[in-house]
Amino acid sequence: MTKRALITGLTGQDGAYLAQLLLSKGYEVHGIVRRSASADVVDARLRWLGIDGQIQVHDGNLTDLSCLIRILRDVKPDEIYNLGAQSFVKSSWQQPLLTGSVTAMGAHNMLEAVRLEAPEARFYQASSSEMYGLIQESVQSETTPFYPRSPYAVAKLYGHWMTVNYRESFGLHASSGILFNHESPLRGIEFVTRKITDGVARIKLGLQEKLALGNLDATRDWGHARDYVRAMWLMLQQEKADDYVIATGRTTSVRDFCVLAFSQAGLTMEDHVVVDPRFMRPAEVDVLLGDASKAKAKLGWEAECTLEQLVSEMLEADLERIKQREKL
Ligand code: NAP
Ligand code: F7E
Repeated sequence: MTKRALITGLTGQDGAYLAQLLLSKGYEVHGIVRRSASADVVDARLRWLGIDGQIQVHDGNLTDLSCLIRILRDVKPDEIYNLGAQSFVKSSWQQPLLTGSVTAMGAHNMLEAVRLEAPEARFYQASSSEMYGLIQESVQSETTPFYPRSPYAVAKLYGHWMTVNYRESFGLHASSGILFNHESPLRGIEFVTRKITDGVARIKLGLQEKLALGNLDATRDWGHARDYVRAMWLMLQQEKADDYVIATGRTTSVRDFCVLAFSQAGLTMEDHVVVDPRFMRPAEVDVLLGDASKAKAKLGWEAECTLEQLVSEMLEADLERIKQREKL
């Protein structure tokens, strides 16, 4: 029988890759998309992957419980992936309450809608390594205590614990993936990796001279989104719901990411990068490094894409995109 999946955050990076994965597995894929005045560009990522038109789209918003209930009633999904969020950490200090409404209460609204309308469905919550924040252990696993450092991270922690609570209280098959940073050519341009590969591509093509960044010393455990959505799916195929860290086990500074991207383009970072305090944060997460050994043991999951391959794929895509846009 054809399985039916519902994705919130369909138009984001992970939503697009997850939809592609589920379609390739024969799923009927539904997604919730919020109304936008720029409706012609909201499906840009789905178009990039060539899967627009293959997904049944539902007009909705995570802040509106009534629409979530109605959508679940109509779709009757077997699997639900809650990827929708205000996901940009820096914006969460500028829009803390909006971040709470969407990222924390939005997850709770989804859980409540599932409890009421689809209690037999399997539920995935997109938790985040940002919850570790001011790290309490040098390598973070499922047992590491959390210490969130931004309104975004606090909101994610709420969604995370609600997922655990609904599993324990109501017996929902609700799993939480504590995913470390994952990137791709479909990453939003405001995030540092994409900002770097886009900047390097512009510099390479002679369209820009300098790239302004914030804290170059922060380090992140960066993987490829395509690998990470596979982990989401694997979590919902398990008989028992659980929480898993998904990470590569390698951490790299923003500076070294720059070195890699500039050198792949035959350029030198020192000639182009300038530090601009506007991109610093009120509270920083200095280091993140994940231990995904539980995911390896129980899900058989491991990251396949290396950082070098990731940078190369992102840079190639940005060069191509800019050449097309600028008609170079
Ligand atoms: P993303 O590209 O920022 O996508 C976020 C999605 O949420 C978009 O589709 C966005 O829609 C949607 N959204 C925002 N507000 C909404 C609302 N009020 N109602 C319904 N949908 C709403 O994020 P991503 O990188 O794909 O990440 C997916 C999820 O994983 C997020 O929850 C994120 O916080 C979490 N996460 C990401 C990472 C990572 O490294 N990428 C790591 C850990 C956890 P629009 O297109 O209309 O804006
Ligand atoms: O920052 C530093 C910045 O914005 C990474 C989200 O997907 O992953 C993401 O959150 C680091 C930080 O991602 C710039 O200070 C330096 O230390 O790419 P980012 P993030 O904050 O780690 C987690 C796991 C999520 O869950 C989130 O949803 O890079 N940095 N200079 C900069 N960051 C940005 N954005 N721009 C700069 O110019």
